[in-house]
Amino acid sequence: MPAVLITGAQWGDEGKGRATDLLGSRVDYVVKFNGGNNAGHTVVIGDQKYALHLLPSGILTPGVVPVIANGVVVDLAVLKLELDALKERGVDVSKLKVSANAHVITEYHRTLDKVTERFLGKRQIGTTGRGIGPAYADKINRVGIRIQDIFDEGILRQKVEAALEFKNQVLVKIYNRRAISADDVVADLLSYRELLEPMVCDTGLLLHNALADDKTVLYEAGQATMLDIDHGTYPFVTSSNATSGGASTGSGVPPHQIDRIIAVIKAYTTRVGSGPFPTELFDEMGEFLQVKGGEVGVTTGRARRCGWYDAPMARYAARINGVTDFVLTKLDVLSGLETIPVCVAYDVNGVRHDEMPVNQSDFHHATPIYQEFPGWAEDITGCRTFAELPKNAQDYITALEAMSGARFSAVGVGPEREQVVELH
Ligand code: 2SA
Ligand code: GDP
Ligand code: MG
Repeated sequence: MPAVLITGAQWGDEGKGRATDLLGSRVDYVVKFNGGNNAGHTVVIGDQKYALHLLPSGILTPGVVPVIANGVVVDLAVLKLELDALKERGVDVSKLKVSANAHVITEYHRTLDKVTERFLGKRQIGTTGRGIGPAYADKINRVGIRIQDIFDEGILRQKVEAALEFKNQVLVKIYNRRAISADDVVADLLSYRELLEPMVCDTGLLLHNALADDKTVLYEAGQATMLDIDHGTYPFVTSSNATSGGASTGSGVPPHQIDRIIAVIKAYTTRVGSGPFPTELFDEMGEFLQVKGGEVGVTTGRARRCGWYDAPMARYAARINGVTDFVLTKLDVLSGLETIPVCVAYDVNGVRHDEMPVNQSDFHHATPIYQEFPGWAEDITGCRTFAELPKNAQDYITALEAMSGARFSAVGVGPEREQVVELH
């Protein structure tokens, strides 16, 4: 398996960090190619729990080279904090590489993210407030600051001043906030020079050489398919491409060099932030999933909205990403339910849709058409083979696989490293 990609099939928090960790010992490089510290990946190793935001989960596996590629937006204060915290826990972080072309998140991006959300009021996106959207907006608007600029003070100053010229007018005149000083931003960015120096390189070339050398590369998406800027529930999305295509532009590796595409999918669905969610539950069943599944955001601590498995969404994710395998997670959370509804299609104003509706407003008003599956009472957290699972759990997996558009290669039956049933 020379190059493997892991992304989420739903709205994030499917357990990508955990799936990455499962493959970890078999890979040489783990690449983050989109997003920034809006991500929250939880990895449980023995009695140790790690919550990673900016750094790729692969950093926890000894010997792996973690890479922050060009498609990522980097908050340098968070980079330093996460590295220091891991070092303190004895994790070797010395192999980390960061792309010279990655953009940085500065104080003005964080401020703009927060004030814009407040300004939007009821129409807010429900961002993580980490400055992600404003940093990507600057990148597209060609007024962004790249990691390499930090090594040329003159250029850095020019770029920061240019970026702030308009933003300070907006901050002062529209949002009634104080102007941000270019000198302070420049000084702050320059203070990370020493930290960055040994890490910064042409990560595209690094990966090209690694692949030529038959090394195994794992691409780890932040967020997920339905939060993708192009393919998600726009505008209730993040500002980057979390789908498999993003790995190519976000890391400088051509698409045909990605061999296996794994989408992680929960046995039910969750979402944080605003936006449509057809199978969302507003009753005690939703609360059951939220509490039993521990559905709380890793980055912001927000309670996640919960609902049933959505098969048209799974098929959409399979198609958009070119999924070769799904990893189904959190099946153990469903233990104890009498019946488990699965959305097999949507009803929009009396018309059945087997695929995602073309128009976003139809998706907003879609009513799920459910098929009910019998549940199981047994605790499945100790199961390690398909045969050990209760018959109804086996049938649930087989039915989901048949309607999701790609094979299921593994099923998570608990958060711990070994709590997994491998299927193929
Ligand atoms: P942003 O901050 O601009 O990327 O927010 C835009 C939308 O993307 C959603 N989003 C996420 N959804 C699920 N998980 C995410 N990461 C954290 C986690 C979330 C947390 O893994 O637990 O801690 O709250 C994540 N990051 C961004 C966000 O909710 C907006 O809908
Ligand atoms: P990510 O953003 O996709 O990496 O996912 P998060 O880490 O935000 O959220 C997934 C949560 O589910 C974490 O707390 C994991 O420890 C947990 N988890 C992953 N797989 C399983 C599973 O099979 N069963 C249970 N009970 N928890 C799981
Ligand atoms: Mg997460």
